[in-house]
Formats: sequence, structure tokens, C-alpha cells
Amino acid sequence: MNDLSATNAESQAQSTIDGFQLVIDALKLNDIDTIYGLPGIPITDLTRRAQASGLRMLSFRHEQNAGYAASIAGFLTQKPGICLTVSAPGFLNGLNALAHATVNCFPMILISGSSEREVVDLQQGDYEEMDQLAVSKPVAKAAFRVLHAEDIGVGIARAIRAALSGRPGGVYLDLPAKLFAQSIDAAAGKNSLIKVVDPAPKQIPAPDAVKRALDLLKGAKKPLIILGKGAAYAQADADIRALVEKTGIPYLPMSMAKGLLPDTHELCASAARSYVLPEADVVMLIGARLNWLLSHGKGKTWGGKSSKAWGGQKFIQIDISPQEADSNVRIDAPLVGDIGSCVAALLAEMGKTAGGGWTKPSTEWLGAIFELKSKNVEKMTETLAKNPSPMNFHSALNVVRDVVKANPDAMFVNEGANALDFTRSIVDLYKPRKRIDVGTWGIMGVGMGYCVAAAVVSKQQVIAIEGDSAFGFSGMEVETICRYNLPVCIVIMNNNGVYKGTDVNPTGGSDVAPTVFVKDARYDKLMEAFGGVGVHATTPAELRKAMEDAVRSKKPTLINAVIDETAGTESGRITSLNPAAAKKK
Ligand code: ADP
Ligand code: TZD
Ligand code: MG
Repeated sequence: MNDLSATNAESQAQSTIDGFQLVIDALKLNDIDTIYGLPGIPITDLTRRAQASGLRMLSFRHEQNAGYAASIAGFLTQKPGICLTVSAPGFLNGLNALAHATVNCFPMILISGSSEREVVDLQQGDYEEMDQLAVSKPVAKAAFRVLHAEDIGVGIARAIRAALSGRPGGVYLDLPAKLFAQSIDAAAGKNSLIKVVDPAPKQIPAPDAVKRALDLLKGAKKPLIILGKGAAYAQADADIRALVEKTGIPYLPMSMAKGLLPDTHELCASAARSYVLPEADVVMLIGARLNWLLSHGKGKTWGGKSSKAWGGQKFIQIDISPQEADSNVRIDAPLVGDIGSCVAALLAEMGKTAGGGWTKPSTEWLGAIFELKSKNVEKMTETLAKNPSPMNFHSALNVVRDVVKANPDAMFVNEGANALDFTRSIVDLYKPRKRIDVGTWGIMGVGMGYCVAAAVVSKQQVIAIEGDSAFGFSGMEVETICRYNLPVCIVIMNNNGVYKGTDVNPTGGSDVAPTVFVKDARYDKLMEAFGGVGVHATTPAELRKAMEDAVRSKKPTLINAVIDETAGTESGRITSLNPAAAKKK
């Protein structure tokens, strides 16, 4: 080869760009910095080249966990979390997390490689054959497929917009194997990429809707604000706090809205929940849906006479989705827009009249709440101070509560049944978006994926409180946590099973009952297998020392906290959702 032809070959090579590179460049152009995934045909080289190009490529042991990581990264950052999988089975493993993202209103993009279209569509039996686009649609907010390299820019731009705009959700992007190898002219390729401008445009509420909401609120005798995870997502923390404090209205944080204002705030009514829900006359929902978690806004929880009867409350609902209002009960004042704009508009309107034109709720209402709160807090303090042997949820969580108080910046992951419900009510959070948990579906398995994403995104210590069953769904990712040396402290509330460890097989056969696991299992040894720190803790003092060591050392740590196997109840706090025959205390 002479010099001239070598130069020609070089310039030709330089003047084309392939599908792999276009995908990477399109993501980078849109400030995506991390991919959560698992390699294999046809995306192995995509994972390698993503890493080589400076993207952080985090490999998991199961796609579901990568997907949950991506979904919560989306929640925490307001950028779509990216999950990358292989075709059919890898895609299906990721699909659970995509559905979870859509249901929870988290922005996420599941990118899966797929097999040859011609073969798939004729159902000729390709390697990992599946019509993934069709399968994804019922659980995705949107789904797209790209067939030509020159369309990659558009495909990724559409996916980003769909994930972030309006009510956020999970988007599927199908990239067939052949696409990655396609080469096009480099300049044209570069030109085809789109940097999405204003992917989540502000949605300003209509002035008359703002006025209607305020009028209703002003007339209230016993107003209540409910903050949901939409409010946490919106990152309008200062204005939300100002609204609560200026109006002086007591508020209830939903699980993932805990810490939006410190849980110890004087207007926090969590410890009087069962009083404020039926008693309130006007309730303002901010980024919270009236779904099962709020008993659909009616029934006995809300003071209704029967399980489906309306309790008489009037509702104001701030939500970005115009279709959310009236989904369960009448919404008297829907306020449609993004939470930041809506809350700012309420504050501005309030500020128009002298002195805010605002009178704080009656001391009668506030006083009754404070009184009940103090009583309940006192009762809880007593319970927490007990030191039974074996340890129970309360004595263990008393320790966790202290450690979280001392480390308010730590991210807090929580799943399980009793391990979830007790933790939610006992452990206070002090800052926004610190608590991430089972979400709208009450799903088990988010734990370790959430730990990885929380550590990576926040660069803070992560503390995870896990039921022993809950942990099992994603337990193998402790290897991932050790591999990336993440500052994650996992506490397993080990009560030998699902809800409790005491069920027996009524036939007397050798199989244990369906809710029971191996007794006295040593989850801590699992962590040691990968070089992490494993601790077996049987007393609050041992648990405290182990957690403090973990936070100090930042080493991946798993503490097997031995909990009284009789301590839990069936399904934790949601026993009543079991069909009648299965109910147990
Ligand atoms: P929780 O489970 O905490 O009660 P939900 O997931 O039920 O919360 O409700 C969250 C609500 O917040 C959804 O209805 C969603 O449309 C809404 N939402 C999410 N992001 C925003 C935003 N930026 N502005 C307004 N509403 C939002
Ligand atoms: N599978 C999935 C994906 N999600 C679920 N929520 C369940 C099954 C059912 N389930 C619950 O709702 S909680 C739970 C299961 C299996 C585990 C409870 O046991 P645990 O917690 O050890 O995690 P406690 O502390 O023993 O109650
Ligand atoms: Mg358990």
C-alpha cells in the first residue's frame, strides 16, 4: 500500500460513523452520564464503547436490578435513567422495572438490543426472538424502534422527551442488532443528532384555577396538605416549605415525600394520620394520587360511613396530569401544571393581599393535632426504649433512627412488609429525596438496584433497611456493590421469613410453610464472599456499632440483624388487603 492509498483509507474510515457510536454520542449530547445494564449479544460492544467514551457503564447481575437502578436515578436527577439490556430474556427482565417506572411516574428509558426484524416478524425462530416493541407497549409511556442509523438521533430525542415531559414515565427504545453495525457519513451522522431543548417544559397553571384553589383553601376550617413523591420529584423544595409554613397548614408526607420538610417539623402530622384524614375538611394534594395508598380518598380512613362512602372532604389537587383529577373522588379544585409553577403561583397570589390575606388554621385544629402527636410520639419513645431479647423491629429501628439522624445526608432505601412499615413510621428523614422505597406497587426487589443508583447519583452514604424476603429478590447485587466499592450499608431485618418465621406446614410434611426460610440464615457471609464487611448483630448495641463502623469506613457492609421471628404481622400494615380467608394477625 503506498502512502496515498493509506491516507485515503484512513480518511474514509474517519469519515463514517457507526450505529454504536451514534447511540453513545446521542446520549452524551443529552448529558446522560451513566448507563445501568448487562452485556451480551447484540449490545456487548455498546457497553465497551460506552465505557471507552467516558460514560459510566455499570454492569449488574440481573437486568431487573439495573432497571430499578435506572428508574430511581431518573427520580433523583430529573434525567431519564438508562437501562441497557440484550434481547428477549434480558429485555423481559428489564421490563418489570420499565413498568415500575411508568407506574411511579419516574423518567426512564429501557434500551434493548433486538434480533433481526425480518426473522422476528416472520417468526422464523431467531436467536432470542421476540417482538419486543409490541410487548413493551402496555407498560411503557411510549415505545420506539430505530431501523436506520440516521434516525438514532431522533429516536433518542423522542425517548428523552417522552420520558421527561408531562407526567414522567418509562420509555422503551428498541435497537435491532443490525442497526449498530450500520455506518453512515460522519458529518451527516453528527448532524442527525438532537440535543433536546427544554425536555420538561414548565406548565403554568391557569390563573382562575389558582384562584379557585386558594378560595377553597381559605374557607377551610381544618385544612390538610398531602405531599407525594411527585412533590419530591419536582425539586421545588423551598417553595413547598414556604407554602406549608406561610399557610400554617399541617401536612402529611407520603412515604417518598418524607424529609421534603424535616419529619420533625411542627406541622408534620404523620403521628396523627388516623386523626387528620377523617377530620380534615379541605385537603390539598401536591403530587400525590388518591390511589390505594390513600384509601382512594374515601371510606372509613376518611371518615366515610362505609368502606366506599365519601368522607365529605373537598379536594384541591396539584398535578401535571390533567386526567388525574376525579379518578377516585370529586376534585373540587384541580390545579394542573408542574408543581414548581403551581406552588409558586399559589404563593404569588397569596402575597397579593396585605399580610398575605391569610389566616392560619384555628388553634383548635392545630392544637388537637399537636396533642395527639405528642401522645403518640411519647408512646413510641417508650416502645423504642425497650430492649427485648431477641431484638424486635422497634429496638432495632431505634438504632437505625439514631444513625439516620446523625447522618441526614445519607440516602435511605427501604423494602419489606413489616421491615417497611415499621421503618417508615419510626425512622425520621430530614432532607428531600433521601427516602426511596417500594413505591406505588409495594414492590419487592428494588433494594439493591436502588442502593447502587443512590450511591452513584448522590455520592453519599446509603443505608438500606431490608426485610429478609425483600433482600432475596436482588441479593446477588451485593457483588455489584462490592465491585464498584460503593458506600452502602445494608441492614437485613432477619425474622426468618415473609412477615414472620413461625408458620408451620399443617400437613406435618417435611416442607416448611410457604412463608418460612432457612432458620438463622447468615446473610452477612454473602457479603464476605465478595470482600465486603459482614456483621451478625443480635443486639441493638451490636447493630449500632456495625452501622456506625459502616458509615465511618464507607465500606460495603451487610448487617444480619436477628429479629424475633414472631414480631411481624401478616403483610405488615396492609393485612386488610388480603382476601378474607388469608388474614392473620
Ligand atoms: P405518592 O405515592 O407519593 O402518593 P404518586 O406517585 O401517587 O405519589 O403521585 C405522584 C403524582 O405526581 C402523579 O400523579 C404525577 O402525575 C405527579 N407529578 C409528578 N411529577 C410532577 C411535577 N413535576 N409536577 C406536577 N405533578 C407531578
Ligand atoms: N413479589 C413482589 C415482586 N412484590 C411483592 N410485594 C410480593 C411479592 C409480596 N410481598 C409483599 O408484599 S412483602 C413481601 C412479599 C413477598 C416480603 C415480606 O417479607 P420480608 O419483610 O422479610 O421482606 P417482613 O419484615 O418479614 O415483613
Ligand atoms: Mg422477613
